[in-house]
Amino acid sequence: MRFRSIATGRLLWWSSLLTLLVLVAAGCAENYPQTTLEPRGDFARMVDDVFMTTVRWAILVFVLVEGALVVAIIKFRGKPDDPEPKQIHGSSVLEVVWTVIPAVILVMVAIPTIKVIFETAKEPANALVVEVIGHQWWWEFRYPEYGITTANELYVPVDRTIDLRMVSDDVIHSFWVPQFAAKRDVFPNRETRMWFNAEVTGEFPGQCAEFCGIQHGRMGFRVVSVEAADFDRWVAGMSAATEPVPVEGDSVALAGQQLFLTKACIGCHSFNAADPPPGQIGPNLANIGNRTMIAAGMLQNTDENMARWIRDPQGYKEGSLMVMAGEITEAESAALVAYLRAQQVVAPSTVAADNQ
Ligand code: HEC
Ligand SMILES: [Cu+2]
Repeated sequence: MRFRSIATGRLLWWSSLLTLLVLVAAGCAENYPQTTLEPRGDFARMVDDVFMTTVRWAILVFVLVEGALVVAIIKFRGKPDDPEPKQIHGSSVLEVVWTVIPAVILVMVAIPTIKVIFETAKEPANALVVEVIGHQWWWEFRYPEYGITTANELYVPVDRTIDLRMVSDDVIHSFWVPQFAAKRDVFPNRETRMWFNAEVTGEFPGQCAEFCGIQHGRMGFRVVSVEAADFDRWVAGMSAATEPVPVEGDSVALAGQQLFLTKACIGCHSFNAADPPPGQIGPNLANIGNRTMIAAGMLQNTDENMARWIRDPQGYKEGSLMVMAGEITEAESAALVAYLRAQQVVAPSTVAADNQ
């Protein structure tokens, strides 16, 4: 019996130590961008400030309470023949003190919390409106001001407030960019809003934060924050993208162009960012040749990954609506990749990697 309790104690000790080490290691990890603790936008910074205020109060309470406890244990430790200590049960003074102090602390936390709730709920002025549409399991972004539609990469100009108007095409999703904003649910039957202002340039990961089906974990996206001039370039390129980029002279890409029609890709995808045909099931593919990621922010946009994705989307993302009617051979996928790679309407982004 005794032996077992020592073993349990040791186990507890070691597992606590291990947990602590894992937490410390996770905290030290470099390139850990999916964190709310390093805000890079004003919205996220306000939320982080409330969090840090709460943490500071919690630390103060912890130190005072545990300190008093330790002092009491050491200073008032009972010895075998001590008389019975003074009984203080029912002391009104103590009861009032330990009710009032926590109440005051809660008020100190509530004031900044409520302030931030109201500030973040304000409708921003002079903002760039972006319509966000959640799909199982990818994100569509529309810029009504410019008439542009794109997918999985939310381009924003740095230091300009982005006003997000969000709806879902199917189930409930949740839009989350940890470093710029907060989480907000995206519903099929009503619009939700959120805004943020990216304070630095760079590429920042976002993620669906509401369980929305089996591939919910693979419903990511990127926010690409660029200088105003780069953003204008992007807008110009995308607004002009009404037709696929021609691939004359490249026989492999030409074969891909043909396959894009015969393999029914065209039924679900378009390269027209300016005026896409309505009701398309798949993401708009304008500028796909230059995007950083494919498969909703999950796979690096390399030729190899693209070919793998085209040949077997279900193998990577089972349940995805990219259901192929027939098989695609390696040669066919290589041709399709060549065609897709040529679909570049904006020069590769010159994003300064502030956060990478
Ligand atoms: C039945 C509709 C459908 C067909 C047919 C289809 N796709 Fe897709 N495609 C989708 C959907 C839906 C997605 C998004 C999948 C996801 O990420 O969950 C997608 C995603 C993609 C992506 C990644 C885009 C991104 O931004 O992440 C590429 C590239 C792509 N498809 C190429 C093709 C090619 C090439 C073909 C033809 C060989 C094809 N698709 C046929 C529906 C379709
Ligand atoms: Cu989702």
